[in-house]
Amino acid sequence: MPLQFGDSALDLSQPRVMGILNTTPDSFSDGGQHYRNGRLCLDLVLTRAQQMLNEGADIIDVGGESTRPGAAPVSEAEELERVVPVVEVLVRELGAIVSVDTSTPAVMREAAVAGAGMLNDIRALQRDGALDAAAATGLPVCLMHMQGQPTTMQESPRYREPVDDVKQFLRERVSACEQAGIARQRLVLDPGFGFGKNLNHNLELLRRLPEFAELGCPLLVGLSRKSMLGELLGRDVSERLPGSLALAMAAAERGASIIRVHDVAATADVLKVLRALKPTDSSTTKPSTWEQA
Ligand code: 9MG
Repeated sequence: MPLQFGDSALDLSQPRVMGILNTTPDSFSDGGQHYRNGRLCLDLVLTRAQQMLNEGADIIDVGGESTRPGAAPVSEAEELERVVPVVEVLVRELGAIVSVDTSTPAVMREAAVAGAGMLNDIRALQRDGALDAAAATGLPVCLMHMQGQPTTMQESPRYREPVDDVKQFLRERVSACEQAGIARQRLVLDPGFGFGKNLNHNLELLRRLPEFAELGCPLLVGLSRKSMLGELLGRDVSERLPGSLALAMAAAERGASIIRVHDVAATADVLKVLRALKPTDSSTTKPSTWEQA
């Protein structure tokens, strides 16, 4: 089923790449990249977004709030200032499908007016007014699971059973969205890797990702450069590309439709290889060589 972005539709029968574009001075992994003399620079933003589109990104995810543990909270005015001009310029200059990573109702509304194609909320529209704001935009929305708040979420995450608990949370948020007038066809779901989860929780969620298909919505995953790779491999953020690609491949093979990444070119190559390996009509109808022998 394609996901409708205003007038255009994105076919999700093959996994798609969402490129991360942070407009924060302090985000995990790439914060401050688009600042010059202490100010957000739209030329740097445009250059980076164009590069990601050339490398195979289907969606650009713009975020104005850092969610790394310990990050300073951002005011609504500051978030608007970081996000809205970026959405405008990416849509106007590049015709990109822009997703906006926000939990703030005013940012949802203003970003939609500026031409955003999708909302990505790590708080699954739980902030006051977020359900109504998202409903009013008419945009597709990604609902992500997070246990706790970004500042403290990694202190001691606990689950009765991680897959069942995360699925139950997402089921309830889908139902809240439907009651608020957001049709299920507009929803994308995300288990929220690294958001209030330890390494075992993350691995179990990824291992059992196919079970999330029963919720009836496409799945988005964000695993790129995350601390689970630091823990698993003992690697610094700058050394996590091979691990990130392995996780992207595992997620795509387990049914993820959208993969949110920093390293677009390498991830697009992985997905291309996986596509080439997909069974074709002829390979499923023709006897294979060992059957003919
Ligand atoms: C904003 N953000 C950071 N990590 C993320 C993830 O894993 N999923 C989604 N949907 N958004 C994320």
